[in-house]
Amino acid sequence: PQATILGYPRIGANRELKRALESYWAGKSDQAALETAAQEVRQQTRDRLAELGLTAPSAQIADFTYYDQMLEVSAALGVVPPRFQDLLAEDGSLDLDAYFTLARGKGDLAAQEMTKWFDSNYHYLVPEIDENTKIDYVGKNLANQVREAVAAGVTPRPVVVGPVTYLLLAKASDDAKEGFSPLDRLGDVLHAYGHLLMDLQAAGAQWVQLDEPALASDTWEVDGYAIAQAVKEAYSWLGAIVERPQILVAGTYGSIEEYLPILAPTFIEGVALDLVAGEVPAAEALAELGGKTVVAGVVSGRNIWRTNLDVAAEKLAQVKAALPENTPLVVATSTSLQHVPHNVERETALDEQLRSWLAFADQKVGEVQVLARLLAEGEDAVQAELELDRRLREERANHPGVKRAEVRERVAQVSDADRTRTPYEEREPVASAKLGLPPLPTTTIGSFPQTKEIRAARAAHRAGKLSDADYQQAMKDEIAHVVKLQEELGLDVLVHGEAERNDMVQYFAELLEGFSATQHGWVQSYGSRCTRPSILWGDITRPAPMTTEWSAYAASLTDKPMKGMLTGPVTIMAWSFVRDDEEKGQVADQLGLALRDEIADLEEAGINVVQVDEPAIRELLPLRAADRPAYLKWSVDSFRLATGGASDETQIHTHLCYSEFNVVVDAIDHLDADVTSIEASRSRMDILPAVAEHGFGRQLGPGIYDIHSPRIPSVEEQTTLLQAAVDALGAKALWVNPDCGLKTRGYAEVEPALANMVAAAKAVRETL
Ligand code: THG
Ligand code: ZN
Repeated sequence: PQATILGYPRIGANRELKRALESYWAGKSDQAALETAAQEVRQQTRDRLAELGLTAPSAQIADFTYYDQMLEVSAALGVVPPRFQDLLAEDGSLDLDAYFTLARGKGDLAAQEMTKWFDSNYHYLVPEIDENTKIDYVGKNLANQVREAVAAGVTPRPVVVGPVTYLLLAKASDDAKEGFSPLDRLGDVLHAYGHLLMDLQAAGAQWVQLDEPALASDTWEVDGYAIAQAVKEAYSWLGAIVERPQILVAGTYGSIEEYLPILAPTFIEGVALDLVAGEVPAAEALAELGGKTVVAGVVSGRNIWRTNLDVAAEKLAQVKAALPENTPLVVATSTSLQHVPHNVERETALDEQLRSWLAFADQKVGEVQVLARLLAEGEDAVQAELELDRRLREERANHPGVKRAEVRERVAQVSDADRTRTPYEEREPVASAKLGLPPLPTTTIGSFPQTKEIRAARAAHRAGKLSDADYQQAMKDEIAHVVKLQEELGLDVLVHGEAERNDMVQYFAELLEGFSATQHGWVQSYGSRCTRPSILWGDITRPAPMTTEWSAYAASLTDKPMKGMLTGPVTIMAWSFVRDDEEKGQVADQLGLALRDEIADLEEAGINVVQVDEPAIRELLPLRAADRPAYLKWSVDSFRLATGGASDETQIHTHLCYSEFNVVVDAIDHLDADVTSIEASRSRMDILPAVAEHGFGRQLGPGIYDIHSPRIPSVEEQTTLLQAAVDALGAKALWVNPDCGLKTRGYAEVEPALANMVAAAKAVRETL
């Protein structure tokens, strides 16, 4: 084809697959119904892509999955952790229920770990591999998808995570020998991929796309030489297979320029380049690709902005000039479109002008074709599209909300002093005198269960069936309930529970100027779960306080300290669609100033503890080490701008969802929060020795209650974890709290678990 996409949203235009999955899991429908729904989603996708013009052979993809693209490979290869062996069928394959057990766990069988997919808000399931893992081609899902499409008249290009990325993203199972690395199993994995490729060929595929995003990242424990060797071995070996579709190796999420000299001499037929996250490779590197198909990803799969066609055309011209004659050049998206919603035309409630600047998946399918036409026939053939694009870009640049002088002025006036509080040693006694807390103070991370009743009230309010006043009252009743519960449980620093928040980012986006919300803009976060990111399109202002009324009301109900709850600048950006026309540091500082004003208002309302959550600070860390210092500068700076105006009497907390040692230590050092709470119970506190050795100057709340599991941890269990923390770090600067927010849990678990947590704190306090 001349134009293609590397993948498409899989959950269905109306989240049909989500509904079918959740209904099946709840036992409300059978497997046949789920399979029918899945087939309908695939048919819907094929019809839609054809309607949008992707009709050439291999222009469409086959990338359906019931849950996750990494799990899809595990199922194809029969790769399961040792604890799941009994789930395998005779031939080593997994049936649908076994597949879902790997994803979601069952009874005592813990699900596979879930973690972030590169620098996105998508989560994949981490394969667990050791020396004894059976690896074979046993799962025919993908070949069956190809057969289904061919029968429906479409020759698709199946999409699979490539073997090197699959193994780099895997972890050694608990049974693995010391020093084992999943990459040690490359030979077996290649053997299985070989059989997969043969089956795809038999099913009628002319091309297969092997995604290798790991090659665009510097995140691996394996050294660069070993990765280069693995790439060489993988593609020499797969390239040498005779009966297979043509192989397209897709380097997504960044540049894979350093691997082009390794891929060039192999027999693979195509290479896809991400020219949005990565630069156009040097002409010499491109020249070596002569004879292969080069797929130029010039339309972003990551954002929702119209492509700047002039910039894309310039990149295409550069690539074309560097490629030898007779080297086919195809226009494509930079990554799968799984990170963007379906169709902006459905967003009829959006401001019309803003909508005209946007491109969701379906619009991007149009863009790759316009650019393909430009490449084939010259600029004249697409003059109208180019002119429209230039006009819209100019309108966007001149829109009064996009650049607001007063906001720019305020950011320009920010000094280092604004980002600097009184030294911790001096302010800490002031805040602790004010708070008067016991040793090992207890608190929670902020949210309490979002009950059916809360959701129903919000839905009724949104639908106009519940008045503003009645909605406010319902939320206040919920807050009163949460405050009373915490007093009864004996917690020391209370929270209001966040009943009024749909999502910790969306809530703030709806109250700040510069954001717009979508109606149908769902994107998959993991499995059946989706988020609806807001669009951050303009300069940020805060027309009114956002949280003070709720927090002040909660504070009025108790004599205990009430913690105000805010979401930090980086996390707001990570979980929104951020403007592409401005430096990230500028956007982060604008958000930092809005939060700084909110903290001042909270202080005014008598709130002396404020938590600024940054769970996504790790997620946005650039994949390339060279880009990290700049990121760490602006991200940390924005947090310090948000919190730097707090008085010495105010205690600033932060919460991170990752327990990696470096992230925690860097955060404690640089964010300058007084208290940092982190996830620790799942890892049984194993980062503590490293934190102790590094030395930590401020206060730490390593979670002792794992909220990701419905299990209720006992007093003994939590006491053991807390004692381990006290042994490692001493009691002086430790807090006692769960791992994370409680909003996804039910009260039946939360009440006893928190009671046990408080009992554990009391037990350990007595030993001090
Ligand atoms: N908010 C946002 N992104 C996130 C999180 C969040 N990313 C990471 C982390 N938390 C885990 N992700 C999710 C994403 C979605 C859901 C739960 C955890 C979820 N979504 C509902 C669903 O799909 O049914 C829809 C929620 C809604 O109605 O708004 O449960 O906290 N932005
Ligand atoms: Zn968390």
